[in-house]
Amino acid sequence: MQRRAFTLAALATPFALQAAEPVKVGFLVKQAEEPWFQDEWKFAEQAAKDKGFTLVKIGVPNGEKTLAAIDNLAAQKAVGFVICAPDVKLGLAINRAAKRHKLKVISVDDQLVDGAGKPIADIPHMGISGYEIGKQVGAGLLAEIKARGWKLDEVGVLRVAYDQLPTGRERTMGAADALKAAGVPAANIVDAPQAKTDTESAFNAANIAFTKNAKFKKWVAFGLNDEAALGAVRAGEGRGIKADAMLAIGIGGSQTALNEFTKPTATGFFGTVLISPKRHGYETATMVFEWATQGKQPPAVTLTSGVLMTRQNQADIRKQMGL
Ligand code: FCA
Repeated sequence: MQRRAFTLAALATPFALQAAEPVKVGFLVKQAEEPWFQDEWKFAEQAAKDKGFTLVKIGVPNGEKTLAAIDNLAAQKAVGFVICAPDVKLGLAINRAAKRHKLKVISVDDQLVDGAGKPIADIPHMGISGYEIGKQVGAGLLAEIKARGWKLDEVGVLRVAYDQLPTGRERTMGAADALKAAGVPAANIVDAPQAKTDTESAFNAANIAFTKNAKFKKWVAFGLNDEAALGAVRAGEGRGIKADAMLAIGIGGSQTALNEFTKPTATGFFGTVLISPKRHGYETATMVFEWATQGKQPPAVTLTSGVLMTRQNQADIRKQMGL
């Protein structure tokens, strides 16, 4: 009996040392420079601090860097990772790499798909309710169109489009559908396809669309995120479509939107549907950690909601959302 106790005590030291080695969880994002992703990282860091793991943040702007980052995480003995991939069609390759290295993987924001475009069932996902949030954008635009006394048939509707990303398409289709349902003629909806999901690409796309549709003197604009809406606003300003003739609502609510709201005079960037980088960052990182260390299986899909935020109510709304 005594002898056994002695053995256990002797063993306790190396075990304790092992336990002190921090668990590592990766957080890979497609556009590290975008404020939304900075916020996600910030809240994932918060989770790491609260739960006691180490967060490894890696920007993955393309497929090659994505697969290299997964190998890198495995070499560092991480237990898993959260990912918003640069292309959702990398889904199968990402899943294979994760399985090969025995890493848990959860997607955030952009749901990974297989070769046929079907969501990959064994990768849990947290994203926004794209179509519903798009409809909120549409409702916000309609309310302000009314407040400004604009006629529904005189406004051009700029849909900055990134349709290769399913959530991008759902968001902007939700907005377009809400406008059509209220009586905006379908013919007034102008698609402006962007090459990437940043402000510059949206700016370029919007410029082309404005040139081709000069007959509209008043515009509403939206896209999959704040950067898309902002690109449209900046392109409009360059062509004399100023705040009194432009009404844009984004999706996000991070620094890109806040910068617009804190300018001394209002721009055409009227509002944004604030979504939660806190939930997306904190909860996904926690899920990977608890899945890998406690066997707690995350829900297959978690969809989060949003709330319309404008220059007027931004401080209150952000406080309510814990931001
Ligand atoms: C996508 C967009 C981001 C952000 C996120 C929630 O990944 O590209 O800008 O809106 O969804």
